[in-house]
Amino acid sequence: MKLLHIADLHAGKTLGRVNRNPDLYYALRQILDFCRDNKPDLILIAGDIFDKANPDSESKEIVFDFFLEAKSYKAEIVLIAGNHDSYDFLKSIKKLSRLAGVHIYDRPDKDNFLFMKGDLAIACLPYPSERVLTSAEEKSKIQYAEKVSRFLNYMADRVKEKRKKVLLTHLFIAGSRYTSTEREASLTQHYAVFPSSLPAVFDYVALGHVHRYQRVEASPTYAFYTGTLYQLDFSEAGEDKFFNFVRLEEGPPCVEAVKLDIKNPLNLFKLSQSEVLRRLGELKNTPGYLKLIIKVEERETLPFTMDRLREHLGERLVKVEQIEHRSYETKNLEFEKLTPLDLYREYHLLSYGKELPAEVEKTFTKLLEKAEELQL
Ligand SMILES: [Mn+2]
Repeated sequence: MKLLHIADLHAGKTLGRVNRNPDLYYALRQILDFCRDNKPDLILIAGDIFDKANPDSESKEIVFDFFLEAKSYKAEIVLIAGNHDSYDFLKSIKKLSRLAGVHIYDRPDKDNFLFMKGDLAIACLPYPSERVLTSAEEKSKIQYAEKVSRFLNYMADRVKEKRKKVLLTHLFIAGSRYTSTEREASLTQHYAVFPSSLPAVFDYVALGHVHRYQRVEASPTYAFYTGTLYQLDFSEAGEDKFFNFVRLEEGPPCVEAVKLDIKNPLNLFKLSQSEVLRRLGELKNTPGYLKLIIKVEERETLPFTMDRLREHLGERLVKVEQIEHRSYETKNLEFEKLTPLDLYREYHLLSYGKELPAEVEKTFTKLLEKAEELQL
């Protein structure tokens, strides 16, 4: 049995004003060409198909066309919801997608999690939002990780007699290396699941949620995040992108990471104001999209610098951040070591390019004291 594991398509993603669907399309094109040549039996999509709960028409067209072309190469698709997907939207396209050989698991469901193909069992756990797990469980006080772990064991127990077993899920596994693009709140330790919770009974675990390609080394089985299919935002600048081609045979699975070509690489430059102008030619010749962090030397001439940049880089200049000379050196401070006031000062400097005004600082300190009193 040959499987293709992908995740985190984020169809409909924008970066500033830039539409990233051409980047997604370019990646999906490579995946379809791979399907044509290598004939996988199944494509597993581990969540975050769409970037928004209500996807726009263009994004739907790209995804649905992908479904149909995959079907023409005899690859069935098993797909689960990620935290960016709407459970209800995926439910609304579930029956129609079945006609295209796409099997959608829109929300965690103890009675409907199993997909069978020949002697291969695929246990599907879409992103378990706390809300859903709480209603599915009697004792709502148990920690999230424990609830997820129980769900995983429940599924493992039901498939253990099958010859080959795969788990398809969208979760944050504690200790995974992530970038800043996975939605912050779901990455706090509260929502983390321990790698040891992934049941050893599964031959392969197809994960989605973390955007960087990696094997979860601490898991008792072969568990992989394949990450995004293109560099989603500047925190992923310079990263290579992959999908997994997995052959389930006798013994351990054969896992091959297939590298994707990137249509528009993201580039991050930290330069001083004078360097920006000196290196304009180099910036102009850098392919893809650019983000500049400019160390401001002369505020008066900054509009001129910005005009030159826009003139030469146009739409490819997606983001500009200005920082004052002083904060340039302190930018990489370990944020945990800063007091709330220092953090707020840093935030203000980065966001507005100037020092925190005295009266705002006063108000902030007052509110902070109040909050500490109330132990918020
Ligand atoms: Mn994602």
